[in-house]
Amino acid sequence: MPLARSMSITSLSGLEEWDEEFDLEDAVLFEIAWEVANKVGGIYTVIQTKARLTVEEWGENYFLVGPYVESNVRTQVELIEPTDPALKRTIDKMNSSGCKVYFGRWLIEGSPYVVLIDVAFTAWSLDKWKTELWNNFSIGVPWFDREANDAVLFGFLTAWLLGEYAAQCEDPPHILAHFHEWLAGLGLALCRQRQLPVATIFTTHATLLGRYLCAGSVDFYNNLAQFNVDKEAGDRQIYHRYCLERTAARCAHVFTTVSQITAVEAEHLLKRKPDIITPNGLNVKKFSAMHEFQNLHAQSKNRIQEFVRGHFYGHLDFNLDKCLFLFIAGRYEFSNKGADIFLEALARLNYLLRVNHSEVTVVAFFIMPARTNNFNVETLKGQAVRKQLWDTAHLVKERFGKKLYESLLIGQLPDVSKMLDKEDFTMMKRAIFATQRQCQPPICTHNMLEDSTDPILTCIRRIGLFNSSSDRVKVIFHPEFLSSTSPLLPMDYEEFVRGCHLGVFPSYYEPWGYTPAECTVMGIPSISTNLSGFGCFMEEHIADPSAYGIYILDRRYRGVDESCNQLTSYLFQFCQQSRRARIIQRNRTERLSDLLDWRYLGRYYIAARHMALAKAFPDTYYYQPHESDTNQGFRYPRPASVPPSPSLSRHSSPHHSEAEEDDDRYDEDEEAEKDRVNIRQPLPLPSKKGPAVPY
Ligand code: G6P
Ligand code: 1S3
Repeated sequence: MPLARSMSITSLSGLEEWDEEFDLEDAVLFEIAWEVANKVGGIYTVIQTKARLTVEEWGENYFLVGPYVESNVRTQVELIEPTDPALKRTIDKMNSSGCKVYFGRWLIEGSPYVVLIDVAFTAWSLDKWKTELWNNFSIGVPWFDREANDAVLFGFLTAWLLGEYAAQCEDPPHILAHFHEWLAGLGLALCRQRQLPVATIFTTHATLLGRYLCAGSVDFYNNLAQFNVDKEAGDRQIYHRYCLERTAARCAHVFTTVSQITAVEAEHLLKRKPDIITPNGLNVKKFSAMHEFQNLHAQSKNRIQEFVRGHFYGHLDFNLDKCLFLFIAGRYEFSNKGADIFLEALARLNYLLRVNHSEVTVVAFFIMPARTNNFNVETLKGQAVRKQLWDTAHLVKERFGKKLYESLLIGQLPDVSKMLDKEDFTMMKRAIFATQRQCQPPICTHNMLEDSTDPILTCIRRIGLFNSSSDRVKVIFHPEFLSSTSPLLPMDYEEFVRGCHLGVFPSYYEPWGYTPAECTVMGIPSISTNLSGFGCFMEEHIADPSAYGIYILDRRYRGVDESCNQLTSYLFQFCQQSRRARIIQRNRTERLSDLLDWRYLGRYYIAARHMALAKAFPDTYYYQPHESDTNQGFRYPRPASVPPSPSLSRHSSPHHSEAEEDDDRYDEDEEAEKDRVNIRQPLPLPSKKGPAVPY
């Protein structure tokens, strides 16, 4: 028995209430993506974090469809018998016709049902289906493109599943199928070509051509309207993929993308304007204690400091208490993700900190996976040396304590000169000798397979940031995603982000950008750009983003060198902030998290679904945009406690004392209260044309 599936999104810290009554009693939702229970990139995060809210809305009638990958299923999925009788008949029928389709619960928040299809098992149909694809759509997929072959198999199998399901239902429900990204798009095109009774949505999270063009040396955004798309796709040998993507976008009842900037890109490259923007949200964790996220920052920072102590052993000539941790993380696309200008800006920052005799040291982490053959010896040795120093200190402390205790037992104050004996000194000297090092602390934590051509390392060699003593900016390249089981830096990504001071994501191509959004909900300031979906979204909704710790770099109207100067100046300003200013800024950043919560942003997905149902089944559903759709002007106001001049908004006075720096709680609450009163205003509701984010 399905649950009542109309939902009410209630007010969250001042965000407007949105009651949506849309009778979904007879509707079933399938959400189809290659990244269902299969982590490849950002789409996994979209689906995984959104699941709880979608399950709340659709209950038993929500099914995610993805590929069967044994290693993922073993760790993330509980296989069970299909709950819906029609779906059980569908799966049984497919399995008796030479397919392998599994049903289970994905063990994430919301525990959604998943239908997982083993595409390799049906590879015997590939040639037949490719012929059909050619005959019906004139799309030819070359044999050597493995990913595209998977897309063909996955597409035909999902269309088979949906068609069979429609046939198996005695009283056909209204089927809604939401397809994500080109890899899943063929299923949508086949649903339309076979005229299945299915309402379809296609969401693109980036365009293929956009990603490829930006990775080259093309002035992308100023030439969007000029590209000869077929030729460009052909030149890059992705014409068949591009055709699959464009077909899905063109065939969908509703076409959506994640940001306004990608909507414009899609309009030019895929030749269809998205019907609605569906920005990406997150599952925001709220702590009962208001300052809990600040405590977590301090705890995680301590762990990063420990790592840094080991990494820089023998060269620890900087004050860790005045050390700021910056990081960039994500898919290793050197220029698309802005690693190129981040490095250049770090070199300029290094110069500025040196000439200004700053006491601040910056450690910049690059967390981007590349091909390696494990950790390098020097890096592992650093942690071993640190551990040895720690053990020695503890041993000496124990021996010292024992002598002290024995002296007190006989009623005597100890003779301090005899508390440490020769053996203690020998042990300590040996430990200190072990910290001698002939080389600089390493840049890279791993042995890179393509060391000489790696873009980050090549750039570091050119700009000369070699972690030398005189450098105020140190660089650590960790070419592997973080894991709490790592012998080197045993932290998971979330812990690591919490311990850093600033995330730096100066992307050139970034349809949305989860990394700065994740920073925001954890109360960590970040730098993004006005070419990223996230940056544009925040710029639109916040009057003074930098006061909230959301720095938005202009990469749209400035040249590379100018953007780089702007980034350098953001970094330098950040380095000049006092501890207290950083704490206040983190509080403000964290206050924006409601804006990025699926409980708020999920409404755009709801609107897209209603729109698709109304288009496909006009006799049953009617979609009406909300009255407040025209209310496009809302912005989070500038925090009340920020003085009018930006230069005064930061406490960077040289007279600022250490004691005052550590006074991190005193008037912070008063300041927070002022701001809170100010931001209790409603945000706009989704519009049929998409949220209020002008391009
Ligand atoms: C949090 C902790 C404070 C700590 C501060 C350090 O706010 O609650 O106890 O002093 O972090 O901030 P910083 O920006 O210097 O890492
Ligand atoms: C894409 O992943 P990417 O890092 O290749 O999809 C993400 C989820 O929508 C998005 O956040 C990101 O900008 C895109 O680029």
